[in-house]
Amino acid sequence: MRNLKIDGKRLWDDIHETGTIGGTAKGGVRRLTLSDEDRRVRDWFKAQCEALGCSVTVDAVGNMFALRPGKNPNLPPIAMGSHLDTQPSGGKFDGVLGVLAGLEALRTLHDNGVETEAPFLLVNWTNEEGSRFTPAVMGSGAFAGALKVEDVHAKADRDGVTFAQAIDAIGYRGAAPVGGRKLSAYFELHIEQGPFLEAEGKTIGVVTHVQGMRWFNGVCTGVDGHAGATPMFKRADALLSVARLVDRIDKIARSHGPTAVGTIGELTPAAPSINVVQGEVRFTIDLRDPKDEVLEVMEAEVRAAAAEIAAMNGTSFVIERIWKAAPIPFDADCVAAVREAAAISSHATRDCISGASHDAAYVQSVAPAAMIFIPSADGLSHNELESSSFDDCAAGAQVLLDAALLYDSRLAGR
Ligand code: HGY
Ligand code: MN
Ligand code: MN
Repeated sequence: MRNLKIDGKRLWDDIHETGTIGGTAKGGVRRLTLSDEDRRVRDWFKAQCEALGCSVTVDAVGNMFALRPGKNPNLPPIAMGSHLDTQPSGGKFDGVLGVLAGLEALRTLHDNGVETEAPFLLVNWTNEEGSRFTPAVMGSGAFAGALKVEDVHAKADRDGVTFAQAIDAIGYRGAAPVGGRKLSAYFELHIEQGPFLEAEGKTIGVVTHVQGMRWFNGVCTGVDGHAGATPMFKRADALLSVARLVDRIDKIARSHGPTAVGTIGELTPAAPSINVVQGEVRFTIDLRDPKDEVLEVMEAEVRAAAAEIAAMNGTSFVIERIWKAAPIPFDADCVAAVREAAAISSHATRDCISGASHDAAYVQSVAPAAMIFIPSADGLSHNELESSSFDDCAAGAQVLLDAALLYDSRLAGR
């Protein structure tokens, strides 16, 4: 395998250039899926790939595929990718790093006139974050056949705008069919979004699994009341009930050991007012653990806690599960390629189970896949202060390129 070196400065400049598209005052990025900011960064991405001679296709849910031909057109491509959409108060690196590192890998091949055995494919997956339209990893989920295209198109955001309306508004409903596209392998570079690599002084995370996760929409119903005239004994306070459930979910997650997590990320009174006892509150629940059987127990405990709280407070809960993703182990050969690639650059590594969902998890259900992590400063992500270092971004991009080339040389029988 030739000793090809990525250009860390070019990658770093791209990260900061794209960070201005939807950039926030605090140095973060707000680039919701299918927003005008998303359109702008998609246009930028398409132009960069076409400048390299890649052909760019877009499928009916907006997934973007940049293809670089290889020697053997009969081989399914080796893919790299991630996502360009962000959380409402997200950072410059979540998802973006994986797409831009893949772009840097293609540029390095192009600059050195390297012809790979298999074609190489760079992917920008639509709506990985699942913040505007739930669930998360929507584009890769549709690609893997886990979500129906018509269901994706019908999803509506909080303002009632459907996915179909939003994607048409930015002109990214592509003509290509969704899924059914064979891949030889898929590699995704991503920031860890947690504290462990930094705490242990490791540069590269060799991601062996993505943990399981379950999302819920909840509604708690009580009785609207006058904050002044309604005695405490007479109340059916929905906000109090949800507040108690928040505390119980925290306790349930902590009771299942260091890997289980439970979060209420949205809590929306129907008619917020300083002097009204709230009669209806909508909320969301996010439960995760590497073991599905633990998630099963956690879900049952959350439902039991809600029933107990409702009985005590004279309120009622409806909790609907809207997403269930099983824990995913990555392909052993792809993980081995990541491990070997990290060794080429002599990086200290740590095996990781991803706490966050990633497009690679759905891709693994249709093609061999693996992921590479680099450290997140202070373990921060989904936070405007999210950051990773120049050296770690460059290290991750080098490992991404080397892992893909190692896999390519295997396919060539070298
Ligand atoms: O929720 C997640 O783990 C991802 O950031 N969408
Ligand atoms: Mn991400
Ligand atoms: Mn994210």
